[in-house]
Amino acid sequence: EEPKSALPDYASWKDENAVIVHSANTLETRRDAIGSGVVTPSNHLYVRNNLPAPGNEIVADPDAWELRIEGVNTPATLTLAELKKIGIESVTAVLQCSGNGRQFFTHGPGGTQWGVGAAGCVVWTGVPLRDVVAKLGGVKDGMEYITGTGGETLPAGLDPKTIMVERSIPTRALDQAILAWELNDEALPLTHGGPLRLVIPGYYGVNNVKYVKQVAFTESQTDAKIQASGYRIRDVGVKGAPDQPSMWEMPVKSWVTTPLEKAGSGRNMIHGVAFGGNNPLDKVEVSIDGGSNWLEARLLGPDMGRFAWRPFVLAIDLAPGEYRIVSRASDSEGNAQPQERTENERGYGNASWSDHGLSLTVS
Ligand code: MSS
Repeated sequence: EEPKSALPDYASWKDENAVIVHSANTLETRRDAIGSGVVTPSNHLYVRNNLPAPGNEIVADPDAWELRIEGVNTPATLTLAELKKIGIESVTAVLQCSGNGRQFFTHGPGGTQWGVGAAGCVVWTGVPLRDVVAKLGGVKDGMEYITGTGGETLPAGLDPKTIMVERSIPTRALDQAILAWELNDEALPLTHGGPLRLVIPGYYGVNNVKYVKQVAFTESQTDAKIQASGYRIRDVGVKGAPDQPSMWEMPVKSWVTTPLEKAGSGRNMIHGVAFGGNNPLDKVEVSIDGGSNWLEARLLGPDMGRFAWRPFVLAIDLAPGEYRIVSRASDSEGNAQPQERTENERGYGNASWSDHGLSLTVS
């Protein structure tokens, strides 16, 4: 049993038995708390804040929240009440931190030592960004990025660019971007970015800007540090720079969730989750011998679309012994989850099937 640390105030409604408290700003879902359903319960969902969350007063009157929209032909400031009249859509999507799986890197990258649980699959409801843009006369010519700015109050005395949460993503994501005010059918809580969040299904967590106060279509990427040098893939020992790949679209990934560590002999149900990232999922295979032999798993639950994960199960008889259980997913484009992680300085984007396996003792 790992010792439990207290939940921070802004997330006191989380189920303390379902999460690992890494710090006041980082809560991870326990591997066995992901469950066998498609949707991760909100009170099990991981939390990652780069800055302390704003005060609860920002969700007191959600409809009054204001969003500035720039880089369109008719820039405007719209309240959430006004956005709600433009359109509405629900999308089920995986939310996953760029650093999920960092714990398995051996060069000791700094940052939260996430295992498998900086991820969840949730239902977002809001207005498609493209509908808002259409209402404002379309995107101005020559704009290549969607730049979202978080609504945190920045501590005084520091250069805002070094701490603000402002992310740019390519305008190709306009097809799928939504401005969400509901999470799993409830008003979006402050903890997950209420009253309004820019959600980019298929993209890593960091691009899903919480308490979004501005969305700007821009010619270039923001020079905020979190974009310019942060969240970039580079070799171990190399500093972050704007020409390195940014943590945008997620690749295909899966992992087993239960049984953990010990099981009884005979019939066992091996559970896990699999998703295609920015592409639809094709299939997932499970191996009980560390990857020598594979069996196709059965996908569970309804297919909630291209951006959602599918829980999977493999029913199998196990004799007493030691097993290494791993899973390997592939997407509709024929990309398979790799055996090994791509080594990189910050420990981002770990999709290795080998790293994400479980060792099981059956007696
Ligand atoms: N937003 C804002 N505003 N702030 C912050 O801090 N963070 C990021 C996103 N967004 C932030 C934001 C991150 S980094 C992540 S993951 C996410 O978010 C998380 O979410 P949740 O809801 O879970 O907490 Mo990594 O890639």
